Amino acid sequence: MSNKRHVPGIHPYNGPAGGWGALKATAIAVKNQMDTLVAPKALLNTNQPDGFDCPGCAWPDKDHHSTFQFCENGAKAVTWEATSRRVTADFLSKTPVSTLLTRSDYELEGYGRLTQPLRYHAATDTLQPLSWEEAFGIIGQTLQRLPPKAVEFYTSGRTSNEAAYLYQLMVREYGCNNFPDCSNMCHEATSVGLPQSIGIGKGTVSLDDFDKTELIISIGHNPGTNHPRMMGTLHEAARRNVPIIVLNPMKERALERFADPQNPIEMATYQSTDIASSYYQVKAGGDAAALKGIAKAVLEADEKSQDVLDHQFIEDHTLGFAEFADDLRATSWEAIEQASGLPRESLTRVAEHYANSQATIITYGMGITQHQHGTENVQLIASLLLMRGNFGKAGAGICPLRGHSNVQGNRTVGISEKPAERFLQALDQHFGINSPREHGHDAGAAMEAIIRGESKALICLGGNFAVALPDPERCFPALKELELSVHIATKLNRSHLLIAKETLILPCLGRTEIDQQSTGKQSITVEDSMSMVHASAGKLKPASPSLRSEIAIVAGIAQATLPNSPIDYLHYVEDYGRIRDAIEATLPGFNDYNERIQHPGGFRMPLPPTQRQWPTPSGRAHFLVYQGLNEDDALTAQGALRLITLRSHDQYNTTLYGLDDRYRGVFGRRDVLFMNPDDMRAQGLEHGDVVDIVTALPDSDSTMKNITVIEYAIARGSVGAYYPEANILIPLSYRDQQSGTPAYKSVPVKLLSKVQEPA
Ligand SMILES: Nc1nc2c(c(=O)[nH]1)N[C@H]1C(S)=C(S)[C@@H](COP(=O)(O)OP(=O)(O)OC[C@H]3O[C@@H](n4cnc5c(=O)[nH]c(N)nc54)[C@H](O)[C@@H]3O)O[C@H]1N2
Ligand SMILES: Nc1nc2c(c(=O)[nH]1)N[C@H]1C(S)=C(S)[C@@H](COP(=O)(O)OP(=O)(O)OC[C@H]3O[C@@H](n4cnc5c(=O)[nH]c(N)nc54)[C@H](O)[C@@H]3O)O[C@H]1N2
Ligand SMILES: [Mo]
Repeated sequence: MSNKRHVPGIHPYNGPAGGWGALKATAIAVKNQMDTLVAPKALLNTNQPDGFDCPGCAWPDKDHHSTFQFCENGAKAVTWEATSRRVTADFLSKTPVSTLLTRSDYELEGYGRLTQPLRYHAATDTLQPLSWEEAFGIIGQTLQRLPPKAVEFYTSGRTSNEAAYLYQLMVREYGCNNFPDCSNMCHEATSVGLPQSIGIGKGTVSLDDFDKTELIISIGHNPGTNHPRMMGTLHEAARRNVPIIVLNPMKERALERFADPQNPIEMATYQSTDIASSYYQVKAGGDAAALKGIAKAVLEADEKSQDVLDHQFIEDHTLGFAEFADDLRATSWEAIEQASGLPRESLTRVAEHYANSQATIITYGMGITQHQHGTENVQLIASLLLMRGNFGKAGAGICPLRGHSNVQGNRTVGISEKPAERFLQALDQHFGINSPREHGHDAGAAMEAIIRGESKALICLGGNFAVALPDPERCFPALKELELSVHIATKLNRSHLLIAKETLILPCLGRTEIDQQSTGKQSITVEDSMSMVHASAGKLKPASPSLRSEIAIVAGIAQATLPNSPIDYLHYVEDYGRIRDAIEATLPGFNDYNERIQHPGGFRMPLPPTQRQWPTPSGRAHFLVYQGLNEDDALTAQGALRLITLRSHDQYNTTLYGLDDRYRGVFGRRDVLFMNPDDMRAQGLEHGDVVDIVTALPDSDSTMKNITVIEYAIARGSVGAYYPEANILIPLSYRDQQSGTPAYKSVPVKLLSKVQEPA
């Protein structure tokens, strides 16, 4: 890497993650976005017992009443919502939609908070204010005219339990189960895969388990950026000498070393703590092979000594072990090494650590789920844990890192295109409605139905549906053909600007803001990654007096759409405790809901596997066989690279807080491709060369132009680029076969060099 050419905006970052750099970045975020008088109030109320839940991530808080836990990216999420900038009617009247569409995603949200309900006017090509009643009237009339199955109801996972529940109730009374959801692009592989393995589609560990664990295996997630409060937990474990084994194609600084801003000595002495005890750079898409390799080594060790597997647990609690073991024996080390990119010795070393640990936690994120075989990846993690009885004992279990701060809660309270019959019966009985039984659309199926012209309207409760999904070249034009497009949102984004025949934008309160209804100030509830349900109450003055809560907006739409409903939706808006009572009456696990959220930290949803109870049809946990090792071996053999599309440090999904990715050494730009130096040499490329990236799939040749390749510590054969820009390279049909999760993390691509070869 010597004599490397200078590339603007690319400088290696040599410090640890966290530390003073994180404090400085927080100060800048606050200064850029917020009134300095409001900022302390906002930040000091984050994750406090009577404050609001951080909208940044779904990692739990210890007891939820600790002192203020510093977190750079949590602070960015809070200041971004509590910004003092506003989108005004005056600005919109002077800025046609065609002009707004030329702005970047960063600029669009950067205009600040939406302040009034808006409707698109074709004559002037502008968004103009209208009253809430007019907006609800238009939506109600259109929905009454359309067949319910032709309407898609999207949810993004920031929505509260209460808003999500009222929304699903309205949609089911209206007559469909079309619930595309951000979770379909995220942890659907977990929601579909884990119930088959252990009977429930959620993680099984608590923070206490991290205090007691003897080994953490961290696969395919980047907590320094995306789950920053998890860094405190990993830091503590590392300082107790708990081995932390990382499997990730990219070197991520926070997984290498971290200075905890909560630790005064580390801060004062500029020291940091090594996080990973071993770091294995698995190939993108090579996790199934790596996991099978570890499991095979465990099996081989047990065949010698008979004491590595938990034979009693396997016998008492599981089915399918013999078939699983046969498949491992039939899989050659050579194939495993080839598909994972990791040598047998490394995988055997992981197996040795695993065999020596009496309590192991495996954590994972999008690097596992967003693949064509994401569901099988998740199931292999569960099977590996089952081999040594790592469920239902202290310090052990599976830990999927959820995305949005309430995505798990949304699913619990009924956002599902394939609802359980039990739940529909409870709804019908409690509310006197007839819920439809026919399954509806998930996110991918919803977009396909829109593209085919079968779905005619889209209602979005938050999010940036079109930009988050793959394949904008097909999705964007299709959305413009809709009869109605409605967005309940805090900030302007590109999905709002894909103008349909009728387009409405409805501005809502964020989680940081006071929600005043006729019976008083309201709180909402959320469920974190560890199934803890707790209350959240905003503390700041709303960004505009015209904002309504998501719950009030859903109720307004319901009332206008279902005038003869037996349900008095507005009654629920007066007091959100009434929605919680209805949740309690129709869903298991919410007994004494209103009472139990009074306790700091709230309560935990039932997790039978933590008691070694398996709610599968057989009543046992299942070892599941996946005979494959990798996706598209044939394409990789033809020289395609695998593209990972990922988040920068200054990003929240499609929201960009800034243009830096500090820990990966990228500043002020996003048009880069992370590449292994050996792969660059093999392709005749140099650090700083410009290429076009082309999708190497049989039915797609999308191109992303003018991307600068930069040397990075990434596995050979894998390259990385930022989401959402790189979504252009991913066909909508390129999804996990079982769960429908888009395979955002292993897209076969080729590079077309733009440098002239010397003659
Ligand atoms: N600040 C911030 N916080 C967030 C978000 C955000 O955008 N910004 N998003 C939220 C949401 S919705 C989600 S889902 C989570 C996402 O959190 P993560 O799961 O951390 O998501 P990504 O940034 O996509 O990163 C995935 C990691 O997986 C690795 N990886 C990629 N491909 C593979 C592979 O094939 N195998 C393995 N083993 N690893 C791989 C990448 O190198 C990267 O380190 O974070 C949530 N929190
Ligand atoms: N290539 C690629 N694509 C991906 C991914 C990837 O890793 N790679 N990750 C996928 C994942 S994991 C996810 S979860 C999806 C994310 O998909 P989404 O959840 O749809 O997207 P976000 O970017 O989180 O949505 C941002 C918008 O939400 C609105 N918003 C913010 N706060 C609130 C609120 O409190 N209430 C309401 N009503 N609206 C609010 C704002 O208007 C903002 O513009 O993207 C997916 N797409
Ligand atoms: Mo996500």
